[in-house]
Amino acid sequence: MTSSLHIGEEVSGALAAGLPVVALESTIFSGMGLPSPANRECLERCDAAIRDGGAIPALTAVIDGIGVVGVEAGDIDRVLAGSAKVAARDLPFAVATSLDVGVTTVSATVTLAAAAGISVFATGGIGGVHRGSELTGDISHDLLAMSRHPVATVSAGAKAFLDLPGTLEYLETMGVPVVGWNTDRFPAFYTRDSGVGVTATVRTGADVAEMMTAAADLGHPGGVLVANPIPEAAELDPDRINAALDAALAEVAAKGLRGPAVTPLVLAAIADATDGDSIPANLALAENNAIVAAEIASAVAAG
Ligand code: PSU
Ligand code: MN
Repeated sequence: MTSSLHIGEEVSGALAAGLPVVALESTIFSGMGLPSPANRECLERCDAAIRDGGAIPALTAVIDGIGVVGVEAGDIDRVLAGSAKVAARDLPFAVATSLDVGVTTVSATVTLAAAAGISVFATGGIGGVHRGSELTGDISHDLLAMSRHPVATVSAGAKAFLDLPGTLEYLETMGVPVVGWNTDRFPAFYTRDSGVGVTATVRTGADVAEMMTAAADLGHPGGVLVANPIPEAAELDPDRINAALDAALAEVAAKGLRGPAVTPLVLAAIADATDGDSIPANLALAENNAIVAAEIASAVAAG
């Protein structure tokens, strides 16, 4: 290990023993992903779901200038209160300048997970190709990062404020397999069907573990995106959520926002526009992703 990377005690013990481990990002659990106290509840539910599934959770963050995989209990409050969003390309600067607390996005998490030797990661939703990207150039580094590191990312698809067909095209260009978890539809975070299909369906953790092994055997780099729809009981009404998304996008446009500030503002605006109903949905889908990730990690560990 280097001074740039620290693996928490429980996680390093699990890795050494060959036990299943599931990485977690931290932006979703900070105020930039979910408001307090839902952020803490979300982390606790994801943590418990991973443990119930027989795996060890590994929350990632930058703490005191070190990329941490497996944030220790004493540092959790700092992560929940974190406000510096760290994508993969921000990691070198965060370490070099001893950033006190950085919350990791999907791209930073797949990078740190791969560095620690973890091959499964649960998130809420990934970043993607933004609507209007042909003018703004705004395409999340999440997509490229998934093509670089051999990590399976379990996500409830991506939010419909993105250009979802464009996001899937970009993943195809980058060579990232996108598989539906017991579905042939690409989910849109709060809703189970974005209207766009996926090319392959998986049914078990072993299916995904075998894909990862095959990719490694054949020299195909990068990971897999596992698209896991929100549970039916938690799904929001598509018309309502689409109206909220339009209002959120209008707010972003009116403020002239660009870059990494866009996603947190849209997330907060959606919570406002749905009178907070988006929050329990967000918690339910994150927990559901943690359950699936634990199943995949168990299959990976079983080899
Ligand atoms: N989408 C969500 N919730 C989130 C994010 C995305 O529904 O919390 C976060 C994730 O950490 C993701 C990041 O990796 O936003 C993408 O940010 P950007 O669009 O700036 O790449
Ligand atoms: Mn962006």
